[in-house]
Amino acid sequence: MFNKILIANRGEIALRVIRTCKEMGIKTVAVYSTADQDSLHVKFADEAVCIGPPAGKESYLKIPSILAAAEITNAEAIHPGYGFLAENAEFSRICAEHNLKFIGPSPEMISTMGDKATAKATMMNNNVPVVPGSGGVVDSLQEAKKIADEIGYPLIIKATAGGGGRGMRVVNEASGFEKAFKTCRSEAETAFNNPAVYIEKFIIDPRHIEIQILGDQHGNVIHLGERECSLQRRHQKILEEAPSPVMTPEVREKMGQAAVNAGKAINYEGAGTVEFIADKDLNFYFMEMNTRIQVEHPVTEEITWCDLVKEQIRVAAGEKIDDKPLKMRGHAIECRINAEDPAHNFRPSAGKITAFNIPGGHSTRVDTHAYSGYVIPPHYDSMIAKLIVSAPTREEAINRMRRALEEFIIEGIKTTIPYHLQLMDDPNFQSGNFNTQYLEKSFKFNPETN
Ligand code: MV4
Repeated sequence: MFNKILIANRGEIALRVIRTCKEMGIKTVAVYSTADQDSLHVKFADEAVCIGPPAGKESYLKIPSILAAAEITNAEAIHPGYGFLAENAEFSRICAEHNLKFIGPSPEMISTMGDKATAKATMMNNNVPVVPGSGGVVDSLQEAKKIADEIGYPLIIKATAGGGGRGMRVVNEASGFEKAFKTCRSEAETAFNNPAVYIEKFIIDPRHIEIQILGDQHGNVIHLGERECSLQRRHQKILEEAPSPVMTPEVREKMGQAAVNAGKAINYEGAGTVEFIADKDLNFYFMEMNTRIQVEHPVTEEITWCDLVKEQIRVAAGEKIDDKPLKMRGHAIECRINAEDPAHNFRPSAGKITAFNIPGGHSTRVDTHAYSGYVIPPHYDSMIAKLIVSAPTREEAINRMRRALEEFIIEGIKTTIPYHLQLMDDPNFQSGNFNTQYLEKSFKFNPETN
């Protein structure tokens, strides 16, 4: 097992990784930008190294500075968290070259899944259902038009270098195809330096359901059930839960097996997530695979009792994953608490937190790097806390979440707490009647009632 791990990240996830390292008896090194010197991840690590000014590009994304911090502290492994360098194949490769264990998959696995058309082709070849479409990238307009007519409308054009909702265009009828195809390619060229796109039939109003997997260096891959992630705005998840309120044992078995096939196909190592979209009848299709620990991993932890960060570290050290069947118990919900004003189109609300009361009580977990007096820097993501509750049933979890949200007092800045409180009382949320379009198209936040 490792003696010392450097955490190449900030905020709640850096603290989350530090906590598990402590429980495993592993020493920790935090890295931080000058904007983060008062963050809890810096206070709770055994050592901390300042790696640069506030801008991500000059600190948390600056590979030479992170390698230097690992070298001077004698760290043996690097945990990348999520975002920043977590899915950077180059960083995974450079770590290996410097004899530092990257806690995550190999550069090849990251690249394969990072190129969305290649990822999709890999899945097609390994018994994972995919959306009918071009079956690869399409370069010429003439060829694209032919494929579009075969698929029919609506269809979606996606940049192979995109993902997470970036670089996509929905086309509703043939008359709009040529312009959309050209625009999508040129935007992809600008954004990703890669104009290649592929085409799929557009699945209307799908749910987003993802499967957590774990793979080890010995060829074992297991899944830990699904997370329901349909409640999003602008491709940002707002609330996640496990299990999905619409899942059946039969579909879970099929989707789980598909995700395990996906992991085995690439000899996957570490924690990964296989993202599917599902239609009303729970027909499901592979979308993307994320080769990192995700923001919403705690809901899986709460119902499986598996510490996913501990498993990441164990498999990175060459240990085997426990392959005895997992038991899932109860229901968990996570609300992302962002420093944003839901009454004003979720505009960012940075500044000093003047009061911060963290909820507690039965089965109530808060992952946060913030505290009373903490100043939220404007340079990074607006998520300042995750509130996770669990309970025997979904209904009890909703009631517990409402209670915990009411206890969560944050003053000095605006947060998404009032939005979540209204969601807890929403009949469609309560009955599980929602899809990926629900929050933006149907749910109306009323600031007056909060
Ligand atoms: C789709 C889709 C419908 N049909 N693909 C969005 C993020 C990325 N992971 C995949 N995404 C989607 N891919 C097909 N073939 C619907 C989504 C989608 C979406 C699309 C437009 C606007 C909002 C969306 C929210 C969630 C999912």
